[in-house]
Amino acid sequence: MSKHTNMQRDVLVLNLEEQLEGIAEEKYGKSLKECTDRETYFVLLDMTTRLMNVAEVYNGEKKVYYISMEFLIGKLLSNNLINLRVYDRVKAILEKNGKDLAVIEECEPEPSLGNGGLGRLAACFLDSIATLGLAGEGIGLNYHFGLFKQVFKDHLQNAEKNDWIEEQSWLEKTDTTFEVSFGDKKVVSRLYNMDVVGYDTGVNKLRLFDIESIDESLVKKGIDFDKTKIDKNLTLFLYPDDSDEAGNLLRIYQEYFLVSNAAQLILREQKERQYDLHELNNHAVIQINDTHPTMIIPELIRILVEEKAFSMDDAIDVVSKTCAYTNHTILAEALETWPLKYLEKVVPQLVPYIKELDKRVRAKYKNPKVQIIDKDKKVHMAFIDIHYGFSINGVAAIHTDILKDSELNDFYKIYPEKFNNKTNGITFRRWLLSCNHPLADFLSQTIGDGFKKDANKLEKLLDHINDEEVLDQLEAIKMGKKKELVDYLKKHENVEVDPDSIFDIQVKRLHEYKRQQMNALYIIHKYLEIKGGKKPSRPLTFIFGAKAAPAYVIAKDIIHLLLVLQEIVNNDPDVNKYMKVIMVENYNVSYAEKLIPACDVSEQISLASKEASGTSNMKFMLNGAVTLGTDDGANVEIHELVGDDNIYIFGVKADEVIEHYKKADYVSKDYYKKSKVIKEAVDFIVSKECLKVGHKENLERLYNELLNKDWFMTLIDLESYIAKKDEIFADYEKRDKWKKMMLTNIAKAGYFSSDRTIAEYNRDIWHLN
Ligand code: CR1
Repeated sequence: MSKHTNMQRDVLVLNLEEQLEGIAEEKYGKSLKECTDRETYFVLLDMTTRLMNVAEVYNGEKKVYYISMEFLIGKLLSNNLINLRVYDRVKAILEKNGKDLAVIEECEPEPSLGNGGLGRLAACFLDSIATLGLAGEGIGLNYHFGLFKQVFKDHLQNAEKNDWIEEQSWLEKTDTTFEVSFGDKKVVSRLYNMDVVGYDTGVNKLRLFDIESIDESLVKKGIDFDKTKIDKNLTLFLYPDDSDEAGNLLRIYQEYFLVSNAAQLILREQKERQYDLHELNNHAVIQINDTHPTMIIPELIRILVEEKAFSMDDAIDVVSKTCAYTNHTILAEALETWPLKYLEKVVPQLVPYIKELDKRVRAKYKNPKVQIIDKDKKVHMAFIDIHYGFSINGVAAIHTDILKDSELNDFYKIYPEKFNNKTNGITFRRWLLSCNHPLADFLSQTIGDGFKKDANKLEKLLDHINDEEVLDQLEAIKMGKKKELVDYLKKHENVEVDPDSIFDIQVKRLHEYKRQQMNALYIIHKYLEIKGGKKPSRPLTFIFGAKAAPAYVIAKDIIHLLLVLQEIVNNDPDVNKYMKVIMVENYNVSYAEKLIPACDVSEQISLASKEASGTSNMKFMLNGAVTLGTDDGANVEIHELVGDDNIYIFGVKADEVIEHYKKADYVSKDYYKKSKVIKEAVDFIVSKECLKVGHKENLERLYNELLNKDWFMTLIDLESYIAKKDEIFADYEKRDKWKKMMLTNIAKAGYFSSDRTIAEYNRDIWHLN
């Protein structure tokens, strides 16, 4: 940090209270004490912004641009205060004035600029890039209504807009505007900046582009709007319903809008710093977050050729040395392939370049499976990244192995040197220091502060594995967090939960491969057992949080089933003393911050091979939950770190699953017929009890899906899941063993700090100094 900014910061921090009073007076003509909670929030926002304005701005010879359609940043107040190292001071000043910072935090609206893990990862990465003192920025879009807000009506998911942008917010409007041309129209963009402050370091920027001509009034009811008016709707929503052609086209418009702005921003910066564009790769590295921003490659090549007098060879060469790609999934649906005719409509200027890239591949490789444009005239976006980027990484060890050995094996054979693994991570600032103050404070007292900057220091906790006082403290902290959650659930979901029950939590996007339906079948099984007189030794609380893509019918049916089960179980006097089911409404980052610290059992039950990494598994572990999971994604690495005794692994392995798909020999009905337990649970979906509460159409569709298709093999693992889950619940009673498992999980979580992940990206891919 430079001396100058350092001093300014010190002055501000020293006079924090005067500053806050000054801002309150200036803004509202009141003292801090007299401000309402909302006013206090805005006072704090101003104060925080001032502090960030005097923090060091990173400027290196080389910079990373993390381009992503999603940045699921969550609320920022508390996190920024923590990273600026003033959280405790501010909290104390507020207390003196009769205010509770936790209450003030609730006044902040949560932006929903991401779907799930991929977007949240991008946010964690920005935090770590800044914390490690690297020059880097995020480039994304400023969606006005973000991802939809989930509302339950009649046991069904409804989607509404999330109107999160307020007059005063963390967004800073800049003077930067660019022109973006599509085939048939032009729009003018506007850049908004958000400061990303590192932990005890300087700031970077998140750049969010918007259009000037946006028209929010286009959205009348729910999330429906006229999808054809690009100049008015372009940045209204994230991931609009893509089940029809207009939705697909809009998505491509958004993607090109993102990359066109990114390219202009990056090239402008190179010019300002008088860098030679032939050396672009020495000054910029572009990390392409999944295939969504892939068009940055042909777009940069196009600009260099058409506007900077590059030869095609030179342009392709330097862009290829600048761009790196991260793959986040092997699900076919998420590996974008756009019909060439869509691209011809939206971005005709790129099509000749995409064809040129395709032609060069075709000339070199005969294998039809590596061609960019396939025989059906579809453009495989990932293949552009792989052929014309210098690095491709998966997000957990097993995921990268699957990419190399099966999904992308044809490419791995051509470019073995490009493939590398970067196991995901999470920022401990948000997922420990901010969401679990009691645990963070206790850890500081017990093992010192070092873990805050070097997460591996958490291992010191293992020295206390036989220290009963420490174990009891961990248990007490967990209980405190469970009680907080109980109060919150009472208020927000109107359900009573027993804090002494076991909190079993599955929170993540709703998808069949994540198998929330398998968890639902366990709940049915338990319900029937209790009805039959077999009671669990301790009450069980099953908590879910998940949004389903509005066009994903079966996912919405699974939500329906969960809500129906919630109604049946919680209202059945024979059962509700022993178990409860809660599907929380509108699960988002803020909700995660309340649920995760209170969790006992972390559900990570995806069909092996399908969850690229998962990141909630890491957050849960860090907060002292024990994982119940399959050998999938980062669970595999958690398993290796904590050992067999501190995790509960079940189910078929990834290679077995891959074999089943290859041979197409999985028949769900065979499992149904063979097992009484499975049959009973599945049949219950269409039982009198369920049909009385729920809708025949949804329940029957789900029932038929499980019986006749079950593409993600729910039934293959159901019995071993039931057995493992019963085992983990029984072990919960062995309190000494359980507390040691909690401690071990926390102690071993250091590896999953996104600081480690980012250090690896930098070491192997970015090479910033
Ligand atoms: C994966 O499903 C992973 C995150 C972040 C998701 C999840 O397992 O943890 O990415 N992928 O890497 C995704 O959203 C579109 O793909």
